[in-house]
Amino acid sequence: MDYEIRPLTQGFGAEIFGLDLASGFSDNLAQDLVGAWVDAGGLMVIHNQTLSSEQHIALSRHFGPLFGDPNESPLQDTVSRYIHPDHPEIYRVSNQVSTDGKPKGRKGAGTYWHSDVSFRDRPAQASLLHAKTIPPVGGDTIFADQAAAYEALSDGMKAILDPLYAWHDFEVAARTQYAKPVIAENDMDGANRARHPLVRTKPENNSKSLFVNPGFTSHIDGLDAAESQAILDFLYQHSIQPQFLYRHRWNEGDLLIWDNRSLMHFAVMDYPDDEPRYMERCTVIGETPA
Ligand SMILES: O=C(O)CCC(=O)C(=O)O
Repeated sequence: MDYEIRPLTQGFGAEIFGLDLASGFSDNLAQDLVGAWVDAGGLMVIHNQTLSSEQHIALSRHFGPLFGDPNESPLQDTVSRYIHPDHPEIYRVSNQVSTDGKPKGRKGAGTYWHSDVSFRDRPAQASLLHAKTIPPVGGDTIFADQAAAYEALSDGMKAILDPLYAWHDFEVAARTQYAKPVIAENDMDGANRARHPLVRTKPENNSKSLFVNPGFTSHIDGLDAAESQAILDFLYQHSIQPQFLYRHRWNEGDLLIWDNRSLMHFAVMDYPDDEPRYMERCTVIGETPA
């Protein structure tokens, strides 16, 4: 299958035109796309796709095991009502409600800077989000390159940050971003709390990225609360400067693949409730951060 890859951002993204994955794809093509995604720096937009759930899952598995796969962990209980009824590997994001009154997906998902599932010992590597219905305007998603943000720090600051670890806890988002009745008991247990290096290294190319996010990071290990907050506040301000950002304006059919190890993202909820937005996401389980 012939396709064209164009750079999308300075250093961390590419976009692909001319692919029709719904007509079928070989293992070789899927592996080439994984390679292109790594080479691009962790963000890839594949335009004009009409993938079935099965195809979306099959493509995603080329990136690694999925949350919800048989024998793999599910996402946290809070989002279980938004998982696709027939496909536990698919998490749904939507402002729509079915005729039976059940939400078609999580409304307002990710409307804060975060890295998917960073509160697990093995957080998300790739997330593959497929836009099925989007509002005419709005509902963009913004990405922030945490490898470039790390690189831009002084050697002195890198030396301070390199040995540090931070705690990530689903409770941070649950208490600040989610309506209380949605919180399930299991969301607060140890499975949704993890300690990770504040600077992590991608095994494929040894590139280093900042790995803290306002959505889920609770504190830096071993520092008192004021010290931890001062460093985190500095990093959050530093890491979302315009030169590190890409803002994606969605088209229906876009398949976005991002690397949670080196990118934070933020879903902008600036569209009215009566303009439907429906997306499906497969989430790849990554390695233990190091
Ligand atoms: O709806 C979006 O654009 C992104 C939602 C989100 O943050 C996620 O799927 O992790």
